Amino acid sequence: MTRKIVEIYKIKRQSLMIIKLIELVEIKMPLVSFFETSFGRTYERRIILTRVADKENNEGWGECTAGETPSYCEEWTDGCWSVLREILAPMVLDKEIESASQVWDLMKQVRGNRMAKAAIETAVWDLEAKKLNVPLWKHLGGTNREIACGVSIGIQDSVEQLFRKIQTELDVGYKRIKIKIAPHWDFEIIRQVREKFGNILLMGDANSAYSLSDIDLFKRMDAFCLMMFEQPLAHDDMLDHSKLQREIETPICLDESIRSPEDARKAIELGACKIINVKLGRVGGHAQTRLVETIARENSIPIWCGGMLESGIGRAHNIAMSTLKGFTLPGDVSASKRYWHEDIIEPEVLVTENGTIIAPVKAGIGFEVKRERIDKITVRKKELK
Ligand code: OSB
Ligand code: MG
Repeated sequence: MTRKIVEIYKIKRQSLMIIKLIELVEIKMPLVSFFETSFGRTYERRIILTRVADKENNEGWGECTAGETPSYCEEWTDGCWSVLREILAPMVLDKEIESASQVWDLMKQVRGNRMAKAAIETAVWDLEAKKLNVPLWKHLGGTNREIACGVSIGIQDSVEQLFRKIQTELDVGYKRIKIKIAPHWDFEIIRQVREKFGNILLMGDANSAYSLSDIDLFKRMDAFCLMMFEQPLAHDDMLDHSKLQREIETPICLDESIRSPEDARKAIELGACKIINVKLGRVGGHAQTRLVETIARENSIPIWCGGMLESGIGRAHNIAMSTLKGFTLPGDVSASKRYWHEDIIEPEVLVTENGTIIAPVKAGIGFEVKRERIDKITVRKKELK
């Protein structure tokens, strides 16, 4: 009996992960074309990548999805750099970890900072899946190997430019078009898009540009039969969204407001949304995403994978999470070439002519990380041991 316990104990110890190194690498990459939302225009991304390694030199990669400025949410590249370096990395380094699903708990004394936490947590998931020699999407429990893709098209300088972009994406085969909306770029634009493109799957993302005083505008926009309005009201609101949802037919989808499984439960209970956009960074990583997915699925709330203009590494993680059963609507995860002249993974993310991405067969995130390419565009790096 005792011997058996000792044996089990040994096996358990052998499978423990101990992270010996966390490397932070900030890269700078210009976007193929600018991306404009109601909170501003981005020409170039500054992205923090995370590389974790154990003592056997298994490695995993993650990406911090924070923007360059605290405009989408309060996290931003420079803030994440210091919280990763000074606070979060020391909480994970040298700790005995039984599975990647526990990494979140190691950092639980820290409030918020979910994108920074996810940068480490998702890298450990990649490492664990590589160690087990399974694709990350399978390791997460994913079932839909072929995922449906949509595109997110920013605010343009003219309607003609918007028309051209939409036509290009429809020609490629994308299944759903999301356009960004804002008070100078809403009713009349959507009307013209509907007139030109007819019955396509179309939705609008406001990134919090409106308030309840705009309720009549939203009622009028019901006429366009959009799939959903994404985050029309304040970034941290649920109550006003529930009031708006009661007044309009078009489903509301929450993005910014859902930062945790608990937020998802409360939003559903309040009737603040009928659909949820899940972003890996915004909810704090793969373990939290799985909890949000379960809550949504049990309440018959469709979810889809949002994007944060990720490099190939973040994109690969998004592909893996999109294979979970509850992700039933086309997401914002699309081909590398829509964003980058040259991505940092190989192969780059490709989309089939049916507007889908096929999850990879290789272990972990399933793409090779092009370290030489990363080194060329690195602006700073730091190894933490
Ligand atoms: O609200 O979904 C959003 C990009 C940056 C910040 C917020 C959002 C977005 C997108 C782009 O819509 C999604 C993508 O193509 O990566
Ligand atoms: Mg959004």
